[in-house]
Amino acid sequence: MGRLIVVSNRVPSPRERTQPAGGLTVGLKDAVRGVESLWFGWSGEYSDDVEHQKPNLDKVEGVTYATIDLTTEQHERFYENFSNGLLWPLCHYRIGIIDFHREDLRVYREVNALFADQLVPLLRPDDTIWVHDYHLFPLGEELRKRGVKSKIGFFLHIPFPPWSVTRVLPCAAEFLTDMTSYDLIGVQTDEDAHNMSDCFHMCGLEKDVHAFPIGIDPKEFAEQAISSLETPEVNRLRASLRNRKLIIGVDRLDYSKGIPERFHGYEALLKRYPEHINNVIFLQITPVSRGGVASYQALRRELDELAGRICGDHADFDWTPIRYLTQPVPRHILASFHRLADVALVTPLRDGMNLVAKEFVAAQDAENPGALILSHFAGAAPEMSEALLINPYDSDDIADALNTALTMPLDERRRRWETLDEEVTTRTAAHWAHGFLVKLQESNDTP
Ligand code: ADQ
Repeated sequence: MGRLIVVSNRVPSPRERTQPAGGLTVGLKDAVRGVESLWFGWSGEYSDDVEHQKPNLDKVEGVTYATIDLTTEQHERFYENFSNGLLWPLCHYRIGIIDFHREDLRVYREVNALFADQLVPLLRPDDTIWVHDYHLFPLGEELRKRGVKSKIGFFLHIPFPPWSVTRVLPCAAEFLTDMTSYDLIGVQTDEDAHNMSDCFHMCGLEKDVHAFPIGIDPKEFAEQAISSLETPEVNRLRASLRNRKLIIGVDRLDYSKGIPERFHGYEALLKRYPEHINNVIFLQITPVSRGGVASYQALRRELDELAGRICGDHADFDWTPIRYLTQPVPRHILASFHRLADVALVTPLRDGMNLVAKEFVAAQDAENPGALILSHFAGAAPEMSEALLINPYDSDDIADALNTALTMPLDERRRRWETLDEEVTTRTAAHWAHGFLVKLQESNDTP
């Protein structure tokens, strides 16, 4: 096989290149191992003349990282407005908060064309190209227009809604037409694959879409969870609990993650099951993301207010029900926090997969594992049916599941966890990447 070319909006930062953090970097770490690879994307930097730039090349452990700059206008219209202000909510079924402007679409297409212009000179005929996520829907077609004949695959990390939602996007049919240029399209779940295939069909197009559920590197996460147990941070958290049970929530600050709904569910627990008052602590770790997008600023205000009100209403002079953090916590410390926790509360309103649910499972102690509460609307739910599955729109459902989790006997916790752990250790990130790339090689419908 020739080289593997990975294209994503951002490439891993120099630190992430040796210590991968998120799903994409962890999954691809194994895919690029032993194969000559090039990873192409935005540098995170701005410049005024992006047409005449040359990609910045940097080789680390056999992977060449090629990055280009964008203008500040491109960043605002392509990334903030069109990708995160429109495509993200649309794909998460939130058509009430989308904001479409033709000028943003023009710049979204312009950036995809710029990616193609800058990438093509770096390509060789026997390369295999793997494009990632909603920032780059039309990139395959832009590459084809420039004569690229290589295999090109596309993977969508977020959900894909049914046609009744997708058609709200004025350029939906154009995008779907462009996407027929890919040799293989992968999504997270069977539901997403069904929705996207149906959208092609509704536009008079035929394209197979396949589900490849992403995983984590469970071995590495479990090792981090164990090896950080005696760090000062983890010792401080343990001491501060004073034998109270710990409920943990870990998310980027994003409205798709259902964090206000989770707070309401926890409040319902305190009201309906008062025996837990002063016996539990809910630790929610939510570093700010996409702070430039208005809906994210509004969410931050909502959570600040909600956390303050719940603490004001329910705290005692020696107990605070919620510890709400917006500062980032290093990944290895987070892994041990998961291991200390008795319950994880993962309540997205929609989520492509949700790796936090899988990380919580990987971090547990087999002798005394914690319980996972998981939204039906996470892509991970079909694989993780031994979690306590809830509807995040129903705060009483969350409260009942919390009570069940907090009082669950050890043998039931073990039984459920063993099944979940089997799933997490079987469907790893490496398995995901390998499955996609094998299927891409097998595809023989290059236009
Ligand atoms: P995200 O929306 O970012 O990813 P998720 O999969 O839950 O969502 O998390 C990604 C990573 O960020 C995880 O490894 C997690 O540990 C880390 N992370 C989250 N909160 C953190 C915190 N407070 N501190 C430190 N690290 C934190 C998108 C899709 C998902 C899909 C992934 C991968 O939205 O549905 O699972 O891509 O495909």
